[in-house]
Amino acid sequence: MMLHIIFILAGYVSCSIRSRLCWLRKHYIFGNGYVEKNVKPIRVYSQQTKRSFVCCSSNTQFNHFLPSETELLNGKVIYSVAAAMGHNKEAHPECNSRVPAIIDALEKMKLTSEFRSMEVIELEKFRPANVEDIASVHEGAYVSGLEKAMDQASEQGLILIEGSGPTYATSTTYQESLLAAGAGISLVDAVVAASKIRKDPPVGFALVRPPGHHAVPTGPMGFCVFGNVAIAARYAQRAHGLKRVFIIDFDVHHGNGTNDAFYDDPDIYFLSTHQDGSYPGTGRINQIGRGDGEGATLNLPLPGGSGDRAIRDIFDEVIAPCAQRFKPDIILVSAGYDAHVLDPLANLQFTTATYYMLASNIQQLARDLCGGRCVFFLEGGYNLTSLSNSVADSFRAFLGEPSLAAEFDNPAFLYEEPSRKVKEAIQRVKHIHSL
Ligand SMILES: *[C@@H]1O[C@H](CO)[C@@H](O)[C@H](O)[C@H]1NC(C)=O
Ligand SMILES: CC(=O)N[C@H]1CO[C@H](CO)[C@@H](O)[C@@H]1O
Ligand SMILES: [Zn+2]
Repeated sequence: MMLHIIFILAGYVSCSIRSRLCWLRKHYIFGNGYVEKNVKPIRVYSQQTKRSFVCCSSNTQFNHFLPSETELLNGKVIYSVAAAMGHNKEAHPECNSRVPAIIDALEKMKLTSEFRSMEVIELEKFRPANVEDIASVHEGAYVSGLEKAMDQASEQGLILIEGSGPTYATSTTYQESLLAAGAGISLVDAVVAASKIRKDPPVGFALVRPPGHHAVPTGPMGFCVFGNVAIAARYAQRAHGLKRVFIIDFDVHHGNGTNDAFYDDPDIYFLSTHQDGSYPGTGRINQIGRGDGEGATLNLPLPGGSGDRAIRDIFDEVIAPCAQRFKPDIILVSAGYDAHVLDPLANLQFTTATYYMLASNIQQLARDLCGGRCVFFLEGGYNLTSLSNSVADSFRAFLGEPSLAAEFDNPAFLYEEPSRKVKEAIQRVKHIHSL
């Protein structure tokens, strides 16, 4: 029951992203709100904006924070922000400056709703994920043990659930993780609503943390608390009758949590490219699903050094044909930016231009196959500069504007790709999946 109270009191959030001050206040309120009784709607005004407020409501089922019809008709990209400012640990790469760095870059390049009032929409209000959302992916012990785990987390700075890896935590981690999952769910609502009135709806982008793709059904893992993408996939099925969900995970690490959540499900296709041998070591090429879900999981581990050339070929030869054959109702993307050549956590050689290509091609794929319904979710990406430039160039792709990658990518950082090994891997995966 305590859990329900937490979910309810987490309440609704609306907060202009331009205001750091507002973030801090939001953090403060959310960090403490759940212990208070009789929480009333709270309005917080920041110095920069009068639109910012935080309010709490006991009705967590209500989720009609849709953009206006004009916005739905004109938008090209719609984003939501859950920066998790209270979820932070000194010197940890998954730090609370990641989302602000992205917002700063978007603002500098005039790519936010403030500068592009019609084309770029910020979904400012959304509800946090609720128990039903979490329980659609995560299992009993994790969900019912949250209360205990949360107490421990505040004391020890770690979430420990038996059978899954520990993840660092602060007193605000749970509320902020619920917001991250909710930010994605609400984008699914918005994109679906837009797809009912036009053929080329805006692409959704959840600028959220903590990330989600390592969180396994039984618990948190590898910087991830809840499976944001997996929860949105189940929500798309449940709330919108979008039965067939195609998930593309181009984070440099294997999305083992998403993999596990849908391993025997034929209706949710999980396709992951990742660096061979990187954390957590799962995602072998022969892990293809199980039972009814056999063939609906595709894992393609890439040799270290693989880059732009490799992933372009993979898009054409593997990702597109796979999606075409699957016939999805919606495409969700675990968008990790840690395969960038400058990322400190891995050794692939993606560039800003690579991420522009992926954004543009996936948007087109969604238009061709599923009424344009497509939502990106931020996963990894730990070099703040390459992360934010790559997300900004993805926005440009969604807007149909030319890439600015040439300004950011320095060919001097690149070395020769292991093209023979990449070709072999592509041939092998095509053979295994009869592509
Ligand atoms: C991050 O990328 C920038 C250039 O985009 C580079 O100058 C810097 O060294 C990189 N930082 C790390 C930690 O790799
Ligand atoms: C696909 C795979 O190997 N998944 C693993 C992910 O991590 C959990 C927790 O360690 C394992 O139980 C899964 O088998
Ligand atoms: Zn990653």
